Amino acid sequence: MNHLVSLALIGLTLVSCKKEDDGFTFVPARDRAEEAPVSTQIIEDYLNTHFYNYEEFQNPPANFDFKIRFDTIAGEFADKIPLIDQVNFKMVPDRVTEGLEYKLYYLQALEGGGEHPLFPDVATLSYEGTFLNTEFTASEYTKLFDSAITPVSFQLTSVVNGFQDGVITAKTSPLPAIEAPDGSLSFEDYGVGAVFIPSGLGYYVSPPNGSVIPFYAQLIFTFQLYASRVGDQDEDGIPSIYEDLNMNQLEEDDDTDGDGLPNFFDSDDDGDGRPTSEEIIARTYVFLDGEPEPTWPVTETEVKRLYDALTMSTTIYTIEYTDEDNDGTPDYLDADS
Ligand SMILES: [Ca+2]
Ligand SMILES: [Ca+2]
Ligand SMILES: [Ca+2]
Ligand SMILES: [Ca+2]
Repeated sequence: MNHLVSLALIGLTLVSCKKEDDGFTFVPARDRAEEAPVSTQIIEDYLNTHFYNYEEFQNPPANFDFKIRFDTIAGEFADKIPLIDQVNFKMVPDRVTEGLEYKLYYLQALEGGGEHPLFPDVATLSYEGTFLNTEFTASEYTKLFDSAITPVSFQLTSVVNGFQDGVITAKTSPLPAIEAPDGSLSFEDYGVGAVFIPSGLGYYVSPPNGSVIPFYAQLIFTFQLYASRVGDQDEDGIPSIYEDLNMNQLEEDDDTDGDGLPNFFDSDDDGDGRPTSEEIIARTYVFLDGEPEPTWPVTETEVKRLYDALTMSTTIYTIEYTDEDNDGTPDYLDADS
């Protein structure tokens, strides 16, 4: 079971409930803007008092699994470098409260030789998810709630926002997977990282059903990022990265027809009854190594290219955005065309 598949929390009116003597009373969810600095403080406390196995990454022992492990700076580990001195951060918007931003800390243990996934892509990775237990005893400061030891693939649009924002800071392997006789996959030169997620970019008051995660929990994910491919969540032929029309790196807030389904998840973006897939023209071009690159008319946009090392060929996918009534708005975004 993967909790990560739970859709990211998008809701303004969510409430938690507490049992009273004779029934339930509803408690409004805490104000997100007030909760944000609390989350940051809890995460920074953790980063100040913990370190990771950086020495193993610097000088890998035999059979090292290249996984991040954290421990407390104390006793024999008193002189370790704290995480706070080794992480980076970026500012990330809350998806619910406009104008609210979080400092999202992330760690890059191994860069990876490939490419960064884009935020709406499909990533192949293994990971461990823990939450910070603020009612901790030393041994239970963090609690594991989810993991995948063998590679799994996720739509990055379907995981909690902080994990989506964190994974794209890493790079994939530059090479295809190596398949063992038993069918298991292995990868080389992949990215290894971690992300420290404030509750507002995690589950906030909507932890997955049946999970042990409390409300307002900060999460830590460590991960190995192996591969990624272009995401097209609504399968309309337009990669989701191009459905971010306002180009703010968020897929949730572009909804041309205002039907509540964002374009990346709407098979009829303009709501005119004609599916988007029938209002664009998708073409593919294939050429071999050494052959000149094909050219195409200016009305077509390249959306994806794949290289196949086996056949030594490149496949380029393009889309022509037709505009039948010539009003400057392409048909798939034009309700009257
Ligand atoms: Ca699409
Ligand atoms: Ca957007
Ligand atoms: Ca829509
Ligand atoms: Ca349409």
